[in-house]
Amino acid sequence: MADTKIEVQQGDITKIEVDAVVNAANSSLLGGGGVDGAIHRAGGPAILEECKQIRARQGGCDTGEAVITTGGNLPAQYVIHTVGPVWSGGNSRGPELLANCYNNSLRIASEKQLQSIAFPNISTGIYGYPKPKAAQVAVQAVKDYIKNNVTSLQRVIFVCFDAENLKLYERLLHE
Ligand code: AR6
Repeated sequence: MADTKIEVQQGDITKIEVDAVVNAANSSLLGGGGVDGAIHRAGGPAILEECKQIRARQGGCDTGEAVITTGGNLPAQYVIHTVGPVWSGGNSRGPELLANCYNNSLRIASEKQLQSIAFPNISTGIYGYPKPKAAQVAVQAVKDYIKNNVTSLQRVIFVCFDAENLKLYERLLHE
């Protein structure tokens, strides 16, 4: 069983060399702004093509769920697309749905026997989830997953785009 390490980095997730990067997608799986736009731009049309096939099969992706495609031209072999919750002032299902994004992505990576995965700060951009609350859910979800599941993953990397998220994750991971 892997002794999984949790890491934090600041940067652009499209440049990270890991087995899978996670995309903060929307339920259409057809792309958008933020990290979703960056991943499709850098990864090229093969990613969208597979997303369209998944859409044809299962009609998109619900909030908290995840699907996997090729990484196209990215350094990562795969992209795991997950759909975070839209912040709506602290409704009770927000944390559960956000935790599901992390759990389902880790589960898919483990099923594929992957060794490394990189997450963006899901929901904290266009979807408006407060960064401190999202960071707490993300770190707890990953810690719980590693504790409670057998996984091939050796590295889980939180890739923070902005300094505020970087600080939050560093603090939470060093507690
Ligand atoms: N690398 C890493 N993180 C990034 C990058 C990047 N290249 N670009 C942005 N971020 P967002 P959401 C950070 O808005 O809130 C899209 O239109 C960003 O600073 O990308 O889950 C989708 O199609 C923020 O911390 O995703 C959906 O419609 C984090 O990534 C909607 O946005 C997430 O911000 C999803 O909104």
